[in-house]
Amino acid sequence: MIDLAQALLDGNRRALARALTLVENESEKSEPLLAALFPHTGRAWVIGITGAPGTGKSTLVNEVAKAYRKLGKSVGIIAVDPTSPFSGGAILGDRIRMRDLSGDPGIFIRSMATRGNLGGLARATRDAIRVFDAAKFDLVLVETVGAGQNEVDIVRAAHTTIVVEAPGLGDEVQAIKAGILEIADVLVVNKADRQGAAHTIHALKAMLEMGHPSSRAGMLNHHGRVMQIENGTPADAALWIPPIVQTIAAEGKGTDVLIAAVESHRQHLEAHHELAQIERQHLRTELYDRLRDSLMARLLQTLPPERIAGLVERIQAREIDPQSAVQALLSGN
Ligand SMILES: Nc1nc2c(ncn2[C@@H]2O[C@H](COP(=O)(O)OP(=O)(O)O)[C@@H](O)[C@H]2O)c(=O)[nH]1
Ligand SMILES: [Mg+2]
Repeated sequence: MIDLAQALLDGNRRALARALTLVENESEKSEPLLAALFPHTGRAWVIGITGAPGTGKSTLVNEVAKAYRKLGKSVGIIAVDPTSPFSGGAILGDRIRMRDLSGDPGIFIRSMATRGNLGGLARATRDAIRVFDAAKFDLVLVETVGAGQNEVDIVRAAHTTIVVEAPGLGDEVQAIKAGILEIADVLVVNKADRQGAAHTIHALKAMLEMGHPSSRAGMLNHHGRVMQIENGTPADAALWIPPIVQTIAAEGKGTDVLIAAVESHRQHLEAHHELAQIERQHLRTELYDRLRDSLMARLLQTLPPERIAGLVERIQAREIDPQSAVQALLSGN
């Protein structure tokens, strides 16, 4: 395992592929590997790209990767598909679409599908980001379908989160419905060649100006600066208002502006010394997640499935209530 870690740190692509597979399979072998890699992480800039299916995320990721390559940056791409196995076709499509990126040693693409639950996927994604980071990729792009809380959790490992909208998908602004607008650092209206793009931009602007669902823009209107935001951010932390960027990913248009927006977000975080705090927040969340998973796994090892099944029956028969059943399991009665 130490050999694999060393090979990966030395830039060996096969080692990278193998490490990603171990991580994706949540193999126990990945644990010593990740432990060996961890001291070499913390360098990559992680960009989450989320939004409704069909908004053009994969196409955009492709173009953003190409644009960063032109700047001489290496790019790791993780395409997360929580809806697999039903959308194996979509992943195949992504692979084909991303084919023009392959052959370039400065780019590495990995699609990940969930094997078990979404929690497992969030963990595998986090670990895969670390593998790319240790392999010295400058940027890691993570594409996820924005459909709710679980996807938001996946994006939580990112430094800059891009939420992608597109006109003509039935809903004016899909992210509002999915509740993912508040995590956006940069908003993209893709398919700007389509009718209705101006309308989508207008709707997004209105959302930002109303300060809804995030109160960030509203705070700007009232104070000019953020007085206080959650988790003890210093009172003088300047406000970041998500810029709205138009792109036509299918024609590679607008990606330079998008990259400039990502870079100014990064500079904003650096200038206001928010990076260390963001990392601490990510690590705290991760620690809780891992602790919960490990405690649960440890507990389940000691519980025969029949014991759980028996309790479910007793709960259904109204002989015991669910919380008392939990207490009984924990106290070993
Ligand atoms: N008209 C138009 N179509 C686009 C644009 N970007 C992507 N598409 C198309 O939209 C469809 C969905 O794109 P895809 O990248 O797979 O979306 P994803 O599901 O969000 O990853 C594909 O047929 C793309 O070719 C664009 O800027 N304009
Ligand atoms: Mg996609």
